[in-house]
Amino acid sequence: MKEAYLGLGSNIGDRTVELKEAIRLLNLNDNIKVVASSPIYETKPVGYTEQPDFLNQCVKIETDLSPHALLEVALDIEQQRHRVRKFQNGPRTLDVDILLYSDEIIETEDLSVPHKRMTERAFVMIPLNDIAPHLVEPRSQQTIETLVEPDETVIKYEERRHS
Ligand code: PH2
Ligand code: MG
Ligand code: MG
Repeated sequence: MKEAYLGLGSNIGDRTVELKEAIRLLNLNDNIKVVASSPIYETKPVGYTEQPDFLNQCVKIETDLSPHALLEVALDIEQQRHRVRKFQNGPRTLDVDILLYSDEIIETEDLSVPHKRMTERAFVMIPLNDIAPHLVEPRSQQTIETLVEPDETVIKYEERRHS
């Protein structure tokens, strides 16, 4: 059994439903158990900025799947949520990224773990720090707690009440 961390993101449709569905669909897989989930944050789009704000969240899973098998599951869940890839970094109903897989460093054509840009992305590091501050990021050999930087565009999201 390995532990892994996934980054979830949504900026189209009912974004909270998309994040909840991601967790439900992960748990439906017999070889995956979601064991922790961060608070949800509302975040300004990074990279391509002319798109709606995101909701982002990180989850910790336990899994018997290999990194590549886990990637297949992540892509399959995105498909189930009708993700359409129009262009890189564009808007999406649901993005499921493998951030960390145990303490492994993996570099293949289709998979890079730890996620290449995670340490510079506050929308990843802030929720990840909520659930794994003492985890060591294997490329830098530093803890999440020491790598995370404050960012006022990453705001804890309170689910809106019906009024
Ligand atoms: N994902 C991207 C590009 N930009 N910006 C935010 N705020 N949140 C994301 O999840 C995100 C992004 C590519 O996957
Ligand atoms: Mg992503
Ligand atoms: Mg992705």
